[in-house]
Amino acid sequence: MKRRHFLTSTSAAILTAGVLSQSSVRHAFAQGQTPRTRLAMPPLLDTRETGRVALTATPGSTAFGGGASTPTAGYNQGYLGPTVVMQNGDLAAEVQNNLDEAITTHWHGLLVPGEHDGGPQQAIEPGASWTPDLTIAQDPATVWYHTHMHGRIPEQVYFGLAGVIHLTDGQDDARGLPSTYGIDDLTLVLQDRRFDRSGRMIYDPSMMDIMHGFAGNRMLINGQAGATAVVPEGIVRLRLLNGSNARIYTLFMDDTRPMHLVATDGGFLPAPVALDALRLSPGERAEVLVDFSSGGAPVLMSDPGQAYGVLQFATDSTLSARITHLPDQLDGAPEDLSGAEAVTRQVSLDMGMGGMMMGGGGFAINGRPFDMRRIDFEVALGSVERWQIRSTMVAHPFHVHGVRFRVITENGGPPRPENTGWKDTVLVPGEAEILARFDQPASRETPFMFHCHILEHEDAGMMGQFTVT
Ligand SMILES: [Cu+2]
Repeated sequence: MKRRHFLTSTSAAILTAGVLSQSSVRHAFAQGQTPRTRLAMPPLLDTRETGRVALTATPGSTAFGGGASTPTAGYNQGYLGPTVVMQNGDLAAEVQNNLDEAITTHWHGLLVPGEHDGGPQQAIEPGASWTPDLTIAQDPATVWYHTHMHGRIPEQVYFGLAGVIHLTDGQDDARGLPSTYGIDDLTLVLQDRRFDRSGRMIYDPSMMDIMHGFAGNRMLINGQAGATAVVPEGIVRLRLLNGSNARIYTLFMDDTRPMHLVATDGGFLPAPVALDALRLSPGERAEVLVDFSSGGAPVLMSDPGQAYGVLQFATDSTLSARITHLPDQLDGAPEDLSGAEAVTRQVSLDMGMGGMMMGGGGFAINGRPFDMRRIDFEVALGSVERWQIRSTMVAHPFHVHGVRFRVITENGGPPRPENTGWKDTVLVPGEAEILARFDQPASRETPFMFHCHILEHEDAGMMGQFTVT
């Protein structure tokens, strides 16, 4: 397809500037260089005992990979935020804003009412705080939090306002899944960022960058450049979050060892699914198991054909390999919602000349650019709806707040393996149909959003809002 080729070649051209290449990794190891810095996990913030979570948006200054310092922002630290461990039940949250601009904090993947969802209507002004009541009742999943401040979201996320949430039920031992944080259970926030020659991180989107989404020339994992993930010689769980503004990854291991998909955005699959490659678009999460029992130093790569390195691994035989075989079964049970739908809606993700003539750069949904004063859909609480989504110009990652959904078709056929579980974000290459049951309420004052998760597209108008009553 012509438009896909255009997108691919543009991405590849940008990438040649400095993302780790496969050959450079091999070269470094061939020369016996000492291992690079060990990849660190975000600090853990476990809410299970306290029932509270306090996040403070904080200014920072970060020297990525030893380069020049960049003014950044994070939650409770200078870039990104802690990994917040949550369980079902009541959680009292407080988000304090110590930045000099307004932010919001959206719980991407948590199923909570619109008034606690952290959308653009819930701005936290400088010096102010926001105290949503989170009543969590859903399956275990890896979800995340990030600012959703309309007009500022691409910059605010880019410079650090995001973090990961582990929603757990404490049953991973029974599932036979690795769960030792930072040892055999790694949280990996994948972000490409653009650096100038001094090593300073920059965000200066051109019109073309807005059209394609802003892409970087270097990979950061958990905010670190050039670090190596050290793992035991056993089964290791990778919780992958695409926290990039726009880049779509097609991940694979350079030595072709499979990745066994165990969870998607909204929870576990019924059983692991072996994948040679895993596609992950902005906003999506995937949990995979990788077998490191044979040792070695494989590289997690992206984009077969135009391959570049994402993360170097190294094995350490002194680390405890607690899990040594793959589980046969998991207890994920993605519900089949087909046939239950009451309403079918069309969602056209618009960009380009058609929308351009309407002003605002052409980014819109169903021909209308985002307007915080307009409710696009009114959904009945508890109902199931079928949404038929269509991408124009490029493949857009589509996210819906307040629900988890099933992907029914992709371009008329069955969904990719990555999209067979519970999802809240899905890449729509041409067309996709989803089914969702809307169980969380949202008022006109604090509606839910649906939008492209390429942050430049979303902020330019590819977003709508709906009530659930
Ligand atoms: Cu888009």
